Amino acid sequence: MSIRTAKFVTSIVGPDKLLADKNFPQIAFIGRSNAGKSSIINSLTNQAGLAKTSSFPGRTQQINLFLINKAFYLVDLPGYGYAKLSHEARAQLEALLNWYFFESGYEQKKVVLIIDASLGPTESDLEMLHALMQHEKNIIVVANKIDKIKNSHYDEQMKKIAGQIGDHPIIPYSSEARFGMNELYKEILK
Ligand SMILES: Nc1nc2c(ncn2[C@@H]2O[C@H](COP(=O)(O)OP(=O)(O)OP(=O)(O)O)[C@@H](O)[C@H]2O)c(=O)[nH]1
Ligand SMILES: [Mg+2]
Repeated sequence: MSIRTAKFVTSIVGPDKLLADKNFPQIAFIGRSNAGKSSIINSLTNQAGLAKTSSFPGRTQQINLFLINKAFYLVDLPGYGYAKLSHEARAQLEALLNWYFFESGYEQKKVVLIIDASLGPTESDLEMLHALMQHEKNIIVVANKIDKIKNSHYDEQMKKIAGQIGDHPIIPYSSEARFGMNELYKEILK
């Protein structure tokens, strides 16, 4: 049970026959801009540079498909909540997310909601969580960047996050320290 091959396939901004093909399940990565969605795809596949990352929020602007083991897709998406983009650019990215998750009719086997564990879920994270719940998505929450939490504060912070997230699996993760990949992969395959 491991990732043997990972390959970038295409970038998408609207309906596409690859997304309509139910033989290839989709695992979608969503979260605030800069939360680490693309970094998590790279650490999970053990391929630095597979998904483009940046310290500058707003890096990912399209729906990027990565084919794993010739069997399923990891779907890298733009982030939400990046205040510095123009109003128009932000609205466009949010419309793309809304369309993909709630209007397109495409199925996601799992939706992986990435939060910054050192900050905890923001208002916009909780809004996204509730929208996904309303649409009965299978949600996994990844608490990324745990390397930024002080050891002495860790248990308290994770407990607080669990209280806010409710009844979904929460995977502590650090793409930087390479922690949590096996747990996440197991949860994705369930
Ligand atoms: N300390 C720390 N930094 C991380 C971790 N994961 C990602 N980062 C950093 O966070 C920044 C954003 O990472 P990305 O993976 O590009 O984030 P994204 O969510 O894909 O961002 P957008 O594409 O802009 O929505 C980069 O500077 C990463 O190096 C982590 O586990 N720990
Ligand atoms: Mg990205």
